[in-house]
Amino acid sequence: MPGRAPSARARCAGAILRADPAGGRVDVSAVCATARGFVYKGCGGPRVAATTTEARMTTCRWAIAAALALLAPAAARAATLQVGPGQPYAKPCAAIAAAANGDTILIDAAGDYAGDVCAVTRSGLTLRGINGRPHIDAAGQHAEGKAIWVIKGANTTVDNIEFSGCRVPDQNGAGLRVEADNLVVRHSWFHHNEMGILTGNDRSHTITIEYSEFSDNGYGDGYSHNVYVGHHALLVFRYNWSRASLSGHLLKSRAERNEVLYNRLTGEADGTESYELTFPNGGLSFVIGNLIEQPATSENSAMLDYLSEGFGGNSDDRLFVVNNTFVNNRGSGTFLAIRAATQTPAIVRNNVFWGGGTVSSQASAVLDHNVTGNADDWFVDPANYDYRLRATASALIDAGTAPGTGAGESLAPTQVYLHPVAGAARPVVGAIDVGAYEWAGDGIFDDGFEQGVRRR
Ligand SMILES: [Ca+2]
Ligand SMILES: [Ca+2]
Repeated sequence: MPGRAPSARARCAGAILRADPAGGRVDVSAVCATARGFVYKGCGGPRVAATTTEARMTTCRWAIAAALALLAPAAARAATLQVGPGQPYAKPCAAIAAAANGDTILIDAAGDYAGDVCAVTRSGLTLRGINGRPHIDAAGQHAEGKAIWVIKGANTTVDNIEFSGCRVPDQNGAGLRVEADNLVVRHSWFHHNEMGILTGNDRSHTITIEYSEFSDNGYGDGYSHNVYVGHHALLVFRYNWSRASLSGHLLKSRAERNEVLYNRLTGEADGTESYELTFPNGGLSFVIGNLIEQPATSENSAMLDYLSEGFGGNSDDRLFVVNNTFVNNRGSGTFLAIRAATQTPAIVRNNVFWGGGTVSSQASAVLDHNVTGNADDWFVDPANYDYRLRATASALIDAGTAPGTGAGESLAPTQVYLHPVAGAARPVVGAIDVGAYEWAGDGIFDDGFEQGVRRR
C-alpha cells in the first residue's frame, strides 16, 4: 500500500531479531538501565535474555524505539492515497477499498468519476477534493441500493466533493447514506439526487454539516429531501445553503438536539419544497441567525415545523428561535408551526417575519422583540434573495434585545451567513438589530455577495 508504515508484527520481529545478537535470551523489561524486567507487551514471540552489557544496551535501544513506534498515534502512521489521472488510484472507490483506518484520500477534480459508487467501511478517513471540486455523478449506479457513498466508518470527513444524480429502487437514493457516528461534511454540493444526505437512526450518533450546498434533491413525492437526519444525538448544521428541494424539505431532522446556525434555507424562484425546516419529533433545537425564505410555489404554507409527528422517542421540546430573517413570499401561512404536543413555550426573539402569515401556532410561545411587516425598503435586493438590511430598515436596526441564554447556552448570534456557503463575524453596531443580519453601513457591498455563484 503506498506509503504505509510496516506492520506492528514486522516491527516486533525486527526488534526481537536485533535483541538476540549473542544468541542468548534478553529480558526486555521495565528498567532499561538494567535491561531487566521489561515485558515488551506490543510484540509476540519469545522473550530473550542478553548475556553481555553491550547486548543489553542494544536490546534496550531497539526495545525503546519499537515501543515508541507502537505508541505513536494512528495519525502519524496514516497514509495519503492519491486519486485522479496519473495517480495510483484512478477512482475514489479504488482508494477507499485500499485505505486503512485514519488515512486521507485526495481526489483530483480533473478525474471522471461518473458511476463510481461504494461503501466507506474504514473509520477515521478524510475524503477530500483537490485542485477544484471533484464531481461524482451516480450515472445510474448506486451502492447497496442506497447512495453514491454509504458511510459505515466512524469519524469520517467528507470535504469538497460534488455528489449528483443518485436514484435507487426505493426512491431515496442519496449522495451520502450515513450509518456511522460523527460524520463531518463540509464544502460539498449535493444536487439532483433523490436525497442529498440521509442518515440512519442511531441515537448515539452525531453529525456535522457545514459550508455545503443542497439543491434540487428529491424524488418528488414529498418523502425525500435535501437533508434528512434521522434519530441522532446531535445535528450541527451551519453555514449551509439548502435550496429548492423537489416537494421534500430543505432540512429535516429527528435529532434529540439540533443546532441550526447561520444558514440560508430558501425556496427561491422555482422551489417546490414543503417545509423549509422541520423537526418532526421536536428535540432541543437552537435556530439562530438563519435566512429562511418560502416561495409562492412552496407545497405547504408552513415554514418551520416542530413536533408534527410526536416525540418519537425524543424527550426534549425546547425550541429557541432567535435572530432569524423569515421571508414568506407565499403571502400567507404560518411561520412557526409549533404543534400541539409541544408543552414548553418556544422562545422566539429578535426575528423578522416578513410577508404576512401567522407568526406562531403555539399560543404560549414567548414572542419578544420580533418585527412583522411587508415593507419594501428593508432589504438590499429581495429579487435576488439578498435580505441584508438597508439603511432604511429603521424598524429593524437597533430594534432587538439581548438574546440571553437558553438551556444553558448563549442565544446570541455571533456570526452571519455569507453567501455563498460561508460565514463571517456578525458586526456589533449599537444595539443588536432584528433578524439574521446586522446593518453596518455600505460595507455590506464589499463582502462578495454580488459575486455569488450559481453552480448549475
Ligand atoms: Ca413551506
Ligand atoms: Ca445595531
